[in-house]
Amino acid sequence: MKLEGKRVLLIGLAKTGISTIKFLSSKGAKITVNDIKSKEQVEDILEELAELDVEYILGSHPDKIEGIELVVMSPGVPADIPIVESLRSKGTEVISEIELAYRFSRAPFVGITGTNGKTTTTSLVGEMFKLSKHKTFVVGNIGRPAIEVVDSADESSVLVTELSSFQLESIVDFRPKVSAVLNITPDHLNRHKTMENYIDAKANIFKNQRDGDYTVLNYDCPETRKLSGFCKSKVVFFSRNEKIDCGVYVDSGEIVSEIEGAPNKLACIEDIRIPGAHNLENVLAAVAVALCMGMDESLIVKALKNFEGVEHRLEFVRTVGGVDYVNDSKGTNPDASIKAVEAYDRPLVLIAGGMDKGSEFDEFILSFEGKVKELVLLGETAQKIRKTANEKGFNNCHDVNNMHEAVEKASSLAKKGDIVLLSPACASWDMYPSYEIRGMDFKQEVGKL
Ligand code: UMA
Repeated sequence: MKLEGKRVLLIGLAKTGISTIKFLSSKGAKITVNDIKSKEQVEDILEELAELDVEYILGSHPDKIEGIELVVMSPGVPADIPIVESLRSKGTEVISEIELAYRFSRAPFVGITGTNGKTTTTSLVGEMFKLSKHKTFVVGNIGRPAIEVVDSADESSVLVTELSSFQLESIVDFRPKVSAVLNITPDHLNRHKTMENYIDAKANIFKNQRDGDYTVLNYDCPETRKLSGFCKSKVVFFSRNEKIDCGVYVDSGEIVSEIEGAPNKLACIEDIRIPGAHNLENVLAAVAVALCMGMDESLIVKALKNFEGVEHRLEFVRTVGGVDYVNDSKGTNPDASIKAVEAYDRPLVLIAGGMDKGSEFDEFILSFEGKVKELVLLGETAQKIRKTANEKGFNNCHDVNNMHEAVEKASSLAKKGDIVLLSPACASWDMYPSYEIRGMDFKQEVGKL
């Protein structure tokens, strides 16, 4: 793909946008950038990019731009906004930043998607690769745009990539060597509108895979298992519950791989240091991905035994007065927070609520099963969650206005031996720029106790 002299429109001027502009500029593209934010709101970014020759259209999405030959989308910008639809209808190619990175990458991609567990699995696969001879880049939705590292990666490197449905929506040729779909439950329906569209976006991860590629799928998740019928690559399953013919599974407390040849015991599930059944699934998926990439078993086992999880995902913060504080700010949808609640067998004081993505909270409340004693609610969804809780007969709800009040309230309600868990079941964007900043705020407030 030739970018020199090409008129490229980049939409979204944040993390992805900045890295993409730098990349496009280094390749000699003529760049136009568009963002709904005003000039004042992106002042720091404009300063960072001051040296580069870029035309900016800020404050809104225009109805029309002439002469554009390629559109590159930041993941957070919906691919059906009018200006994009209009350019697409005129035959202009529209791609995601991941697609752009793929087209210029000499290194193979490992792509990991799913509603939940992506960050943990991607990090663990990254740790496995870091023990090998491969120069490893852990990128994508996890926080570092793939385009940022493309020129530094060579044929012997590997790009271990966490992929969201947003990033997968606008791919064209993207073809990872190994892809994985961890699970699919409702999320981001405000953007994708229907479950079908959401699943289609996720399934894009393997649409270009062929012979010689691998797709790792969760056998225990019906929506995910069904996808095997659409794969042209070799399907490798993972399962917590059943022995499977081709995959990685648990048998009598041991992790067994049976991909090619006879069953092979790799490690005991007691060796896993991250809590919860969902994390066992993440480990099985990571093992399957690494085996498909031909990694040495001893390195896989070493990495999984050392792995302590990722920040903001069931992250132990500290113990105060016999109460453990756990930061699960990455619990950005009901299913993720259900998994968090299920991971503990002690009484919980739960802090939840955030931006309204159109999720329903019935299953979330039902998962409390007497374990969640008190529910502290904040953000846009507080009343929606309270209403569902009351309908389900759970009445110990407490409204607060911010994280400071949430932590104070939770600590006043918790008794020795309890856990105060921040697992919002919602995105952070009503109150914070990201779930990371929400998690930091929680940890800071816990630090003050
Ligand atoms: N914008 C518009 N028009 C719109 C919407 C947004 O112009 O209609 C602009 C905003 O004003 C803003 C920019 O787009 O200036 C934001 O772009 P972005 O949302 O793509 O943000 P980035 O900082 O580039 O971060 C993105 C991912 N964000 C999203 O998908 C929302 C990050 O995932 C990712 O880490 C990063 O690229 C690097 O690859 C975060 C995330 O929340 C963690 N992901 C969602 C999730 O995990 O649930 C999918």
